[in-house]
Amino acid sequence: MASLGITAQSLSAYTVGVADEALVGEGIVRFVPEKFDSTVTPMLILSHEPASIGAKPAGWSLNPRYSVTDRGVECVIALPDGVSLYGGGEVTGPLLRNGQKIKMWNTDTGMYLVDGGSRLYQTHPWVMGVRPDGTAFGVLFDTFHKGELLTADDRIEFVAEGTPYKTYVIESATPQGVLKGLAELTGTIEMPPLWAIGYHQCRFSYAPESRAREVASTFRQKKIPCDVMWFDINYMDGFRVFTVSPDEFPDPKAMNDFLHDNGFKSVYMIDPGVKVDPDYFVYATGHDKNVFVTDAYGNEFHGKVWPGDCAFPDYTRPETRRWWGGLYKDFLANGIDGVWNDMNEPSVFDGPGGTIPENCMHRGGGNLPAGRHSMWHNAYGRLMVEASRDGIMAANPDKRPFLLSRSNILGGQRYAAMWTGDNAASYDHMKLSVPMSLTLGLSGQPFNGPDIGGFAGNTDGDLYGNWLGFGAFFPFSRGHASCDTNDKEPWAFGKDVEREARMAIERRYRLMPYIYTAFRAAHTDGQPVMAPVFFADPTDSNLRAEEQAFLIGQDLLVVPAFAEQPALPANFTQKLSLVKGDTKGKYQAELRVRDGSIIPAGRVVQNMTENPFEPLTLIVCPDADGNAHGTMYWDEGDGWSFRDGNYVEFDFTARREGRDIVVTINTVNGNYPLDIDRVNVEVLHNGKTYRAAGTAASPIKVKI
Ligand code: NBV
Repeated sequence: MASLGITAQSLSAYTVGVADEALVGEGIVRFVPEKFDSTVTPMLILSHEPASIGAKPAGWSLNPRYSVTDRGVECVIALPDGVSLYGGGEVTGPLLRNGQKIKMWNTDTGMYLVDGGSRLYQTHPWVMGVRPDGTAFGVLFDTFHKGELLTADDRIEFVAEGTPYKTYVIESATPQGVLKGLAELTGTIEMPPLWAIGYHQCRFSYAPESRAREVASTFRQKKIPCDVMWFDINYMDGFRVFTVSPDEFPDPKAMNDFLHDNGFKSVYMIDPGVKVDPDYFVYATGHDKNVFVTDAYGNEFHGKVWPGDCAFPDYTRPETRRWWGGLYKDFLANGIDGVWNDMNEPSVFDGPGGTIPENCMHRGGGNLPAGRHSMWHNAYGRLMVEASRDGIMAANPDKRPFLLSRSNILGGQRYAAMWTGDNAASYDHMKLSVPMSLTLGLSGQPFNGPDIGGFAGNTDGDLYGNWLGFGAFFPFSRGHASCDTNDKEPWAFGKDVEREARMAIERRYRLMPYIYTAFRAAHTDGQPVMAPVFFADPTDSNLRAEEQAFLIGQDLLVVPAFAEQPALPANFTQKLSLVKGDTKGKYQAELRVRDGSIIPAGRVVQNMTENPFEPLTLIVCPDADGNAHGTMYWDEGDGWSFRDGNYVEFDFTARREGRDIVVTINTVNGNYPLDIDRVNVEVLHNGKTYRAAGTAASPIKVKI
C-alpha cells in the first residue's frame, strides 16, 4: 500500500489502551481509545453519538487492541474459529470476505482497474461476521481517514491515518440483528419516492432533447415499463453545473413536462467541479463567497475535469454547503425530479492520483476541523451529498428527495442511493454485480445497483439479456452505457432480446408491492432489500459463500440464468411465474418463493403513476402444515404524510381447512385509504398453481 502512504509493518509499534468501553445499545459496545481526538476524527459515519446505557457485558469476547505503527493507527480484533466474514461496503471480489484486503481511499476507478480493484469509489470501514451457529457480530471502525482493512480468518485488522478512532462492536443472535444494530448507529435510508424503485433508463448521454423524447416514447410505444429518464453531463451548457445547454435543450421545462405527461420522472447529473469562468454565476458567486478548496498557500485550487479548469467546493464549510444547496432551487424548478452526483471522490483529471493534491486545504467550520485534503478526501462525496440533499429538501420540502451518488462513506445511505460506478460490459462484471450489490446491502446501503448491461464497451444481446434477466431485481435497477458504445436500450438487440427485456421489467413491476415493502424494512430496520441466500438460514454452512443467487426481501429467491450449481436454501420449493412465458424465458432468472410465505403482487403497469392494485394478487406458498404469512406496506408513494400515519400495513395469513387454503387480509397499522377492489389468490403447491378470487373484506378460499 506504499502508494497510499501506509507501508510495511513497523518494528516500533506502541500500544494504545482503551480509555472507555460502554454499552450503547442492545448488544452494542463502544470502545474509545486513549488519545481519541474528535477534532481529528469528527463524527460523520454515525447519525448521532449514542448514550451509554451500561457497562460492557461480562464475557464479551470481541475486543479491539489498538497500536500506533508507522502504518497509522492499527486496530486488531481476534476472531474465534470458523467465522464467515462479510462487508467492507463497495468491493470487488467475493461475497465471503475471509482473506481479503481492501484500501480506503475513494477512487475514480474505471472498470475497477486501479490497484487491482482493491479500492473503489466509496469507503465502508465495517465488517460483519457470522459464526458457525448462525450468531453474528459487526465491527465498525469510526473513521473516514485513509485506511486499509484486512479480513483474515483469525482476525480483523484495520489501519487508518489520523489519531485513534472509536470502534463499535455489535453482537446479535442473527445477521439481520447485526444490521439492525448498524442502523441504530448510522441511520437508514429515507423512504424513497415510489417512482425511484421502478426501472430507470440512462445513457451518457441522451442528447439533444429530441433523442431523450424518442427513447421515452419508444418505451411507451413498445409497452416496456419504465419510470425514469436520466440526463448525463451533455445536457449542460459546456459542462457548467446547474446550467442547461440552450442549443441541445432549449426548453428544459417543456421537455420535463413532456416526460411527466408520459408518466416519466427525470434525474439530472450535477458534478462537484465548477468551471473557472468569471461570467458563470456558479463560479462567480462561489468565488465571491470564498467557498472553494485552496492550495497549501491559500489560493483557490484549480484542477481539470470535463469543463476544463475547475474549482472544487470545500464542503467542510457550512457556508459552502448552504451556498451549494441553494443552487438547486432554480435548477429543480425546471421540473427536475431527482439528482445524480458523480465524480465526487473527487475525480480530477490532472491531479496527483486523479484527485485533489493531498496538501490542499479544507477550512472546516461548525464541528468540522480544518485539515489537509489527505484528511478530508474520503469524506468529500459524503459532505457533498449532505449539502445536495439539504438543498433539494429546501427546494421541494413536500417531496421525498431522490439523490444518487458515486462516492460516499459508511452511513452515507442517510443522504443518497448509490450505483457501483463504471463497470465493463463483460460477463465477469455481470457476475460480479451480484456480490457487489449484496456486500453493500450488508454494509448499511440497501439502495444500490450496477450499470445493467455494462457501462464501458459494447454489449451484445446475450450479455444484455442475461444481465437484465436478473438485473430487473436489483434494488436500484438502471440500464446505463458510456458515450462511445452501442445503443443499450431494451429494444437495441433485436426482437427476441426485446421480448425478454420487457418480460424481465414486467416481472419487477408486478412485484412492486413486495419490493416497496422490502424498502420499508430497509427504512425502518436497516434490512437489505437484496440479501444473500444465507439470510434464509444462517446456520446452514453450505449457503455462506453463495453469490450467484440472492434474495429479495426474505421470501423471494432469484436464481440468475447464468448461475451454475448455486447453493440454494431447502425451504424455497415452489417456482414462481409472474408473466406469461417467463419460466421458459432464455434469460429470465428463476424465481422461487419461501415455503410458508405470502407475496403481494400487483398487475403490470407502465410506470408507478398507474394503479398497480387492479387487482392485488396474493401469491401463497403454504408450508407443510398449510400455513403461510405475509405483509404489505403501502403509502402515497411520495411526500411525508406516512410519518403521520398515512400509510397502510396489511397482514396476510393462510391456513388449511380440509382441502381449502383460506386466506385472510387484515389491516394492522396505519390509515391510508388504499382502495383494493379485487384480490386474486394463487396458491403454489407441489409445482401447481391453484386460483381463486375475492375481495379484501372477507376470507378467500382456494381448493387444492
Ligand atoms: O458523466 C459521464 C460519466 C457517467 O456516465 C458515469 O456513470 C460516471 O461513473 N462519468 C462517470 C464521467 C466519466 C466517464 C468516463
